Amino acid sequence: MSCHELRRLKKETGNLTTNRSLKARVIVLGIGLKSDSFPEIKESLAEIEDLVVAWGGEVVGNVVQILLQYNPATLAGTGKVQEVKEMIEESAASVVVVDHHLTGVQGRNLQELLGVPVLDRNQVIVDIFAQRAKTHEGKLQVELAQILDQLPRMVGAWMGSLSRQGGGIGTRGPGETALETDRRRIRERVKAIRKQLESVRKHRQQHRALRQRMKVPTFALIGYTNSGKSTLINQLTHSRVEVKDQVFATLDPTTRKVYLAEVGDAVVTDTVGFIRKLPAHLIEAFKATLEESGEADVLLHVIDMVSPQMEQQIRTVDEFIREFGWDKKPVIYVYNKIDKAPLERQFQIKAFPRVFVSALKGEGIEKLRKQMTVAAQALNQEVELYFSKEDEHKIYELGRESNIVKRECASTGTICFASLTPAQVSRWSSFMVQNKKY
Ligand SMILES: Nc1nc2c(ncn2[C@@H]2O[C@H](COP(=O)(O)OP(=O)(O)OP(=O)(O)O)[C@@H](O)[C@H]2O)c(=O)[nH]1
Ligand SMILES: [Mg+2]
Repeated sequence: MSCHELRRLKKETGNLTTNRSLKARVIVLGIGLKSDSFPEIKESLAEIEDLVVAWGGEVVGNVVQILLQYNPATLAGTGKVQEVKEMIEESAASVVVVDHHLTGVQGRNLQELLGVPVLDRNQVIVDIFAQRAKTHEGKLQVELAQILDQLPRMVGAWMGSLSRQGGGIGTRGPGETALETDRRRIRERVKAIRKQLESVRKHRQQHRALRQRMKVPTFALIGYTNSGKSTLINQLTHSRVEVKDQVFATLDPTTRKVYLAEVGDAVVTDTVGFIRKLPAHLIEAFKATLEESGEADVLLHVIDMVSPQMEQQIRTVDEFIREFGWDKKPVIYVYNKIDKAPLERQFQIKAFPRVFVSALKGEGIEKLRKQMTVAAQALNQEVELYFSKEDEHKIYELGRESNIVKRECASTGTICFASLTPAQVSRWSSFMVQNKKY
């Protein structure tokens, strides 16, 4: 598939999705191996159907194939491809979406055999991101993900067409030269985007460094897409982050202040949601966004209790937490949407520490604040402070804002052991024993 063809395909499928009155009629193909879990293949298929709707399509048929091994040429078996072709004719479908990654060659072959555009799961997700991206940064990240996703596909498809034309290793045909030109242009664009994103990253890092200097406890709302993260940040911080009943409504992170009694100011960040099999290129492209959560002191894992796939969604998010190396951070499990979830569900839950809320109605928010306070206080450190005779009046001030655990009189002054928040540690650092020579 040449760049030109790719652009044409994008334009065609783009038109289908942007023109709401002309929805793409989609057949979804679920595919897996005998060794995979069948319920998971079915769940994933149900999810890709939702994704197709979020993308702007209409699912007019679905079909599943379980194989011993994938067909390198078409992923699915020949018989199944024929069956899909008949379905396309019967239902007048205009697009096929495969719930799996397709190589360039597989995409091209399937397209030729079926006579309609064929997209894989990654393309649908990246395309939804493209539709949602509004800010400059969001758009850049999506463009990077799109290029990274298309490049190997393009090369693979091109190589496939070259080998069919009799070209092969060692033959330098005109197509190959064009491919190299395209690749060079693409590499230059990737470099330019990366440079711009790097400056966004630096800017964010400076903001975070400032917060760290002020030692404000930071919380990151993370969770499966559509679990209610943005609704929750709005409840907690009286903000107006956009909330929508759709996947990936949020792409850009938002950080807001929240006041916690006994702790003081803290900040909460809302960010992009997760989904199973999130394309690796999206993760790479959204590095700057994900870093925002990665640097938080505490994670608030928001869970949609209404989703029939709740357990799977929790597992997916937990896997991301491990993959990103955030598993040493304290996590509060926030079970959301209690206003709509059957009560029995609450009794089945074992995760800890947990809190049940309705971000929409405001139920349980006070309990969540308490859990956040406990988590923020757990960030406290017990420190040793020394006050000389002339500074002893400050001990009263220290006692008012923190818990003095022990007090000892020394010949030249007083030593206090106190439990301090990170902010207090920074404020009282000049009295801390390791900072003081006496
Ligand atoms: N019934 C009910 N619906 C909720 C609750 N919290 C959120 N919702 C709904 O769930 C949908 C998704 O909410 P968002 O806050 O946009 O979810 P999100 O996790 O930010 O989603 P993305 O940004 O798309 O990942 C919206 O329709 C909300 O109104 C809740 O407590 N109860
Ligand atoms: Mg959101």
